[in-house]
Amino acid sequence: MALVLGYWKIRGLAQPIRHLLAYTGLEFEEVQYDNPDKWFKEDKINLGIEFPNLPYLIDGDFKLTESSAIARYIVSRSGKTELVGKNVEDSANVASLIGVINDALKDIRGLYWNKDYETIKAETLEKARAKFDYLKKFIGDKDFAIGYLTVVDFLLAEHLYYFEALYPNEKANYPFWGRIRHNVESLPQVKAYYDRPTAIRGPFVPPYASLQPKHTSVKLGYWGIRGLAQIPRLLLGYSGVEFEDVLYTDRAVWFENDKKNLGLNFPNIPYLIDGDFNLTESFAIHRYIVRRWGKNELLGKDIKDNARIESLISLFNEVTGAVKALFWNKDHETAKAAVLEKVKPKLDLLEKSLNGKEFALGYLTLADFVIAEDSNYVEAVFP
Ligand SMILES: N[C@@H](CCC(=O)N[C@@H](CS)C(=O)NCC(=O)O)C(=O)O
Repeated sequence: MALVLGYWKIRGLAQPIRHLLAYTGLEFEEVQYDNPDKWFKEDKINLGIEFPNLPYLIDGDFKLTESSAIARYIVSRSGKTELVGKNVEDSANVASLIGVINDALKDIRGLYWNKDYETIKAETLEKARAKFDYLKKFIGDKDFAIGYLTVVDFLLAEHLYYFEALYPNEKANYPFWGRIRHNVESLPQVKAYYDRPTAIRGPFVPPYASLQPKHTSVKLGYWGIRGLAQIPRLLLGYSGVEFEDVLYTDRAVWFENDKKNLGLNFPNIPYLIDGDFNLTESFAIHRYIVRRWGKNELLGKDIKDNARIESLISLFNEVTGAVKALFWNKDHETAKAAVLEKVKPKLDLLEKSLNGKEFALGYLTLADFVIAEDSNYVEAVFP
């Protein structure tokens, strides 16, 4: 008989449990409450649950509440006991990490129900900061918190949405977190949960919460540097697109794992994943972002401006291509002069054409994003 998971029709405390159920392969159904009366006035009273609450899990005659107990029960019931640690020490570490994570996130999650969250969010983070730093040190470059997949990772994966909605700039300080969420969400069984017609994608919290985290199906993957990803990042930001900035700091995570497993048509980084669609080649990514998210003017107001933009970008790429090559050249000091001689006439032409203009075409276009970012390389070599 299928297990039954009951919870509000939101992600909330149930999402890591949904993912865990899907991962273990246990058959389960969901009761998703969107009518409080159905829960408070009917099922809470009539289901015969000893400590009635949401989420609950029903397994035949056995009824259980408390999300952490439910997660442990699912692990035992599925026989995949390595999910709570393969040995005594690992199980202890799993329990310890769950405590640390819950402590670190307790007050931060509380902000979602606080109208004044803006005024106290900085001090709330600083109070929890030491715990995030311990986690960062403990997890290091590992793919999963203790080195292999456990319930801790399901919890971390979900908690990141709450954290990043409040502290978008902090995510970069904790690369382990995005990596773990990515690894959890890339598990085929977790992905398969979203093939269910009843799968809950959002919201995270009830509509009356003060703040709503967002789920993003847009991911940009690249090394944890600016490189070829910076222009796509800037374009996504400018277009107001919520996206996950997947930052690879460990070569193996990309080469041994994601490059093989993400299902990219032409595996490379940067990649852009937009739901079922995936794309590589940074030039194609630039143009896709512009066309997909509606800021079409970035590619020119008409066909002629579009051609001017492409021409400018191409010319500028000839300059930066030669300059960027110096970064990989051991003899760059001696090679510099020849490169400058080659690119100087082109830079002079660009200077003449763009001189005094705020933007290359007089209004913001893709050419400005390219020039703004790639000028950094030219400036670094020829200050
Ligand atoms: N400690 C419990 C907390 C459960 C809880 O607070 N549930 C909230 C939703 S997140 C609820 O609406 N419960 C319904 C009720 O109180 O009957 C757990 O981890 O499961």
